[in-house]
Amino acid sequence: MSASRLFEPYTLGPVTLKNRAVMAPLTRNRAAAGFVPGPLATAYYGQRASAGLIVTEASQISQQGQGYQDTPGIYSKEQVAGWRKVTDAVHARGGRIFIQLWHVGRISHVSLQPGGGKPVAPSAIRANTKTFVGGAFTEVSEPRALELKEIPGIIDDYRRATANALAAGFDGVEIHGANGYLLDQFAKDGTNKRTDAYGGAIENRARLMLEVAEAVVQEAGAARTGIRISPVTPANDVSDSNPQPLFDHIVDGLNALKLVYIHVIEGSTGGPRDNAPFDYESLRKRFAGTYIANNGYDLKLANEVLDQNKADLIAFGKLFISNPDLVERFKRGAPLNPFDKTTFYGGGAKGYTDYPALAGEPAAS
Ligand code: 8OZ
Repeated sequence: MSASRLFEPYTLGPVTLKNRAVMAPLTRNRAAAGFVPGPLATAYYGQRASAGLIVTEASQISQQGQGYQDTPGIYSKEQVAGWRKVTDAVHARGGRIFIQLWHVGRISHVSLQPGGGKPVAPSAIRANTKTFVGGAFTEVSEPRALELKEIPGIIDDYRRATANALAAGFDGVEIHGANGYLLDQFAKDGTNKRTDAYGGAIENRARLMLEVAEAVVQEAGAARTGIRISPVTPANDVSDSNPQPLFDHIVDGLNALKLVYIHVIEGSTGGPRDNAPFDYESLRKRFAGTYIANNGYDLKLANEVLDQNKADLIAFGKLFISNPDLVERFKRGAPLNPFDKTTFYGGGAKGYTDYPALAGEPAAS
C-alpha cells in the first residue's frame, strides 16, 4: 500500500493526535438513568481510542436541549462523573476525546421538555421530521419561538456545559452547529423568520452560532474549541436560500475567534456528497485552523483529499460503529465489519460494544 497520510500524527492545538482519523459524533441512545453515560459507554469509547480523535455523541447542554430518548447530557454532576470515566478510559489508551455540545431546538418532543412545555426554536415552525421517544418514532412537537430575553440563558447553558466538559476531563469541546439543530435553525432562512437582531440578514442569523462560539472559547480557550457545520444538509428539514455567503460569513467569524477546527459535513448528512453545489474550498481558505472533512469517506477518498491538502483530518462515522479498531484495519488492509443499522439507536451491548477487533487486537473495555 502507498504511504497513507491518514496514519500521520497531527498537532491539534495543545494535543497531539496519533493519526488523522476522527471518530465522528454518533448518536447511540444508550445513556443510563439521569441521561448519564454508563459503563457500556466507557467500554465503547475505550475500544475506539486508537482513533486520532474521538468526538462523542451529541450531548445535550440542558434538559431543554434534548430531543431524543436516552441521549447523554453534560449539565448535571452525575453526568460529569459518568463522562469522567469515559475520558479516563480513552486517555489510558493514548486517545484524545472532545465532547459534542448539543441543543436540538425544535427537533424535540413535549415529553422530553421541562414541564412538558414546547420545544424552542428561532420561529414557531414545526419541522417535518420524526424523533425517537418512548421507544417509537414520533412526529416532533410544535415549537415556540424563543424570546429575545431567553437567548443569554441559552448561551450560559453552553458556557456551563463547557466548564462541565473540562471538569470531566475532555480535551476539548465541539459545538454542534449542524444537522438542523438549534444553531443551524437560527442560521438558515428556511427556519429563521425572526425580525430582531437574530433574524433577517446573514449577520443576524449567524449571530447565535458565533455568540455561542465566543462564550465557549471564553471558557475552554480557542485551542480546545471546535465546531461542526453542515452548509447544505437537508437533515431535520432545514434549508437556506443562499448557503455559500452564509457559511463564508460564519467561517470568517469562527476564524476571527481562532477556533481550533471546523468539522464540515460535505453534502447531505449520511447521504450523497453532491446533493447541492457548495464550494468547501472557500471555507478551507477562510479558516486558518484545522479542517475536518466528513461524510461518506473511505480510506481511498480520505487519502486523496489529504494528499490534495483539502482537509487536515477525516471523520468516519458508521465505519467506527462496527470497527472499534478501524485505523488498524485500514493500516493492514484488513476487511471491515459490516454495520447493523437495527442497533444504531437504543438497546444495550449488542451492536455497541460487541463488534470484534482483529484477532490479536482485543478490544479494550
Ligand atoms: C441520528 C439520530 C439522532 C440524532 C445528528 C445528533 O444528526 C444527530 C443525530 C443523528 O447530528
